[in-house]
Amino acid sequence: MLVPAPASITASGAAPFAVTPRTRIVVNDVAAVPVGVFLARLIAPSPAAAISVELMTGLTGGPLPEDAFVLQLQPAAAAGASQAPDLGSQQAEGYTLSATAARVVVTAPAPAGLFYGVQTIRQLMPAAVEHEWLRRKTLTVPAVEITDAPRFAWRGAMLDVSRHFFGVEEVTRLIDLMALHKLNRLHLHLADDQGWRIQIESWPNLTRHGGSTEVGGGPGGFYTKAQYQEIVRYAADRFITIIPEIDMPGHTNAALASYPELNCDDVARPLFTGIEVGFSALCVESEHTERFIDDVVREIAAMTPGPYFHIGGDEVKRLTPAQYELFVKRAEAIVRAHGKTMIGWDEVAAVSLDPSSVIQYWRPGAPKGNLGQTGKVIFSPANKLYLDMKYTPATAIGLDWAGRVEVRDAYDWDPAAMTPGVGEGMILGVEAPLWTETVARRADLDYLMFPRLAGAAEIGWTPQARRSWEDYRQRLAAQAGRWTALGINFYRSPQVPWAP
Ligand code: TNX
Repeated sequence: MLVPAPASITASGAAPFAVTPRTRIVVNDVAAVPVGVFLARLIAPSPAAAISVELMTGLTGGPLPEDAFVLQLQPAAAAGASQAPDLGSQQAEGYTLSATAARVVVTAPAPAGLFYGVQTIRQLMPAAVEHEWLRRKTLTVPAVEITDAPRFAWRGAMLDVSRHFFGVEEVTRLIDLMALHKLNRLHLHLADDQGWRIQIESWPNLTRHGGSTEVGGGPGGFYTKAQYQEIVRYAADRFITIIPEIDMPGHTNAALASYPELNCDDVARPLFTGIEVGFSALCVESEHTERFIDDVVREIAAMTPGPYFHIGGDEVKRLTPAQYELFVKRAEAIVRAHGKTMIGWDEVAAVSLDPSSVIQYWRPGAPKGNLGQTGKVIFSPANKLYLDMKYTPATAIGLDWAGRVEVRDAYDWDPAAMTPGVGEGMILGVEAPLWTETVARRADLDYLMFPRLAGAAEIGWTPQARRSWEDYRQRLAAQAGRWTALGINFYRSPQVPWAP
């Protein structure tokens, strides 16, 4: 059972494909080898019994091998693709999959599509595939025909590593779980009042002092440049783009505590370990601030291959509208000068932006300025997609300022029908943020993310017409064994008919 559901699937009822010691993995192009290796690692009975990936360049058109997984790149093979060489990103992520007793064939126009085809194979196999000890059981793939491509280009999660710090191991684990659900954007909230989490060589006190604590007074932490780059690479290998965010001009207490000159009165602020918001602001008119923003954006942009830089821009209560506008315009110009596309939380919609900039919608019902002005909106409405909202009054972890968000609330809505004037064509996609004021441990992170992150993934991937709550809750229930094998501490919502 697949989550997210594919655009189209038919099961033939014929005999399944079975993995045996004779099973081969064959690709038709060097560019497909890494995806083949991913599949090989997934199904190998043990690291020592690795399956090799064979490159057969003459594959297309000829007879396909038996007892094989075949991953083939075909330029115009996108699900429903035109012959246009310049595929849109959604089509480049599409694939077709054909499974019979003889072979499983994935065909895609680009490696990303092959990768998503492999994630589909993974979910078609029994949950045992997720666990090295259980893999000795026979792995099978049911006989199916699938044609698939995502609805939206942007299918994201956000992790707030400022309120509580999560190290490289936690982040790479999240990346693995995102890949399983065909998510392709990981937004890291790298700086806020409580902590600065990314090494900046030209302003070393940001991490030395500003990274030294977190909510509740714990030890905090930060990523060195090498660690950040390790995360970027790990994500890229799974077709996930990292979006760095430095939240400014508010949510900046950690920076204001580290450098007195960032404050208008030239006095460093004390470190902050509470959870109130809105009290901090950079001294926007000062030259120090401009140099600070330029240095920070430059250093982070230089180690971020993805095209985006998120400047925050939310919940600024200490500046006049004119000061806020001055900040946004400057920050936008700096981001563009360093070759990146600016993203801001929806408060930035009050300012007239460059047409390249992206607005992240989070406040349902709040005054939004011109949300659709650039035609590029990421949907993260707090009452649907905020993973830090409690499920019910009885669930212990989380906040509830945007309401309680049960699994059905998080799933059963359509981004294109939510905001008048912001229709399908203006929506880049969806992103589910996990703010971590109340989240300090992996178990709590898992509990708030699952199952709701899977719902966000399906909203982002599956055509609206193919989605229904009744069908979804059955497919969700079927994930329990897989998620358990992966060690995910998911919330057993009473809305989902989990197998006993
Ligand atoms: C609002 S969302 C915030 C965050 C908090 C979050 C808690 C946004 C752009 N700002 O600073 O962590 O609510 O749910």
